[in-house]
Amino acid sequence: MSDIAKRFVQNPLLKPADLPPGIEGMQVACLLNPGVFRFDNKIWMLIRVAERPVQNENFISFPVLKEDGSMEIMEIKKDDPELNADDARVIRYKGADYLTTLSHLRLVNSEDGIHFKEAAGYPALCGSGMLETFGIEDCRVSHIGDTYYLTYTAVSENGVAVGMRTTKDWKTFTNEGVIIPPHNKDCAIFEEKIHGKYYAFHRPSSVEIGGNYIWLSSSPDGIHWGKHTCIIKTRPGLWDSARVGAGAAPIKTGKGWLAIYHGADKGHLYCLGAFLLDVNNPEIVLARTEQPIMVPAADYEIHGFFGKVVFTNGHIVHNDNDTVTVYYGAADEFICAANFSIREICSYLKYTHYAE
Ligand code: MAN
Repeated sequence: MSDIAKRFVQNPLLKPADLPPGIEGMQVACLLNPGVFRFDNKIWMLIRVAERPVQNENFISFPVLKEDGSMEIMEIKKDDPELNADDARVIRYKGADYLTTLSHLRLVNSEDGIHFKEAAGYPALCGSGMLETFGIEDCRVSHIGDTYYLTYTAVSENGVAVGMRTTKDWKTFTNEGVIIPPHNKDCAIFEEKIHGKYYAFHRPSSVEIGGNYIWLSSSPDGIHWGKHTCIIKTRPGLWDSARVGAGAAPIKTGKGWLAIYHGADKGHLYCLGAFLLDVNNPEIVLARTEQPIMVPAADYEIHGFFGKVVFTNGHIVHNDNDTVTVYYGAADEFICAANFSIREICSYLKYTHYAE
């Protein structure tokens, strides 16, 4: 397998012990999957902080929010025959699914893109209302005009959906609620309108017919989405055979819209790949990498809360128009970064279609 990521020697940039818990009495279990953006001459990350109580030998315990914003701790005996805790991320109990951690989003910033610290005076974003009681996760941040659009996974017993908040100053936010209903996640809005319309990737999951594929849709206002179409599917026998999902907003290049995405196989090995869309009509997929461009390899990517994962939903394109720093969650526990050359990624694309 190919791996063209130039990992930062400073990795992991952040680990759970680096941030205090947001909720008293909780422990930070994981820092992961940051949205990334420029603001106020700095590089910022909106990190997913996943928390749970200190674990007891005999019980699995995890927090759940109530609709009024208060929190309760669920406790299940580890030897309860109705408990299925095979996956570190989810619990199946008495026919219902829960998350083992409760996530919120925290802002950190940096002058150099390597050393990040918490941004004093900027609020954390937490789940609110009945559609976010299991938390909010994996936020993409798209900057369009003077507005930042935050699209994240809103989880509750009602399902896994795409929630949106917008802000101009990172201190006050407008909550647009759920913009795409369950089951859907991995939504990233293009940072430029095309022929007057907003475009976004998203990832519905079909249980029977269909699968975990990347879809594209358009919108007149960036909030209401329609004209959905399926653009990128899983590929039998390849590294992305079980699921695919978009990363951050695609990068506009001379060849088209370049998107970095994650894919996983049945063994839950999460790698990154890339695809290219027509610049004028992003419904047209021009090319896709056959092999991944990044594969879990470093110790901090192999061993962690959920090992063998590199997952990205945030990057920064540098002024040379070639270097992209991809910020990513490693093993669902650490925040890391790696540089890629856009030209090099493009050299691995296999064309199936040529722009008209
Ligand atoms: C899912 C999500 C992500 C997570 C990956 C890998 O896609 O829960 O947040 O990083 O799985 O575990």
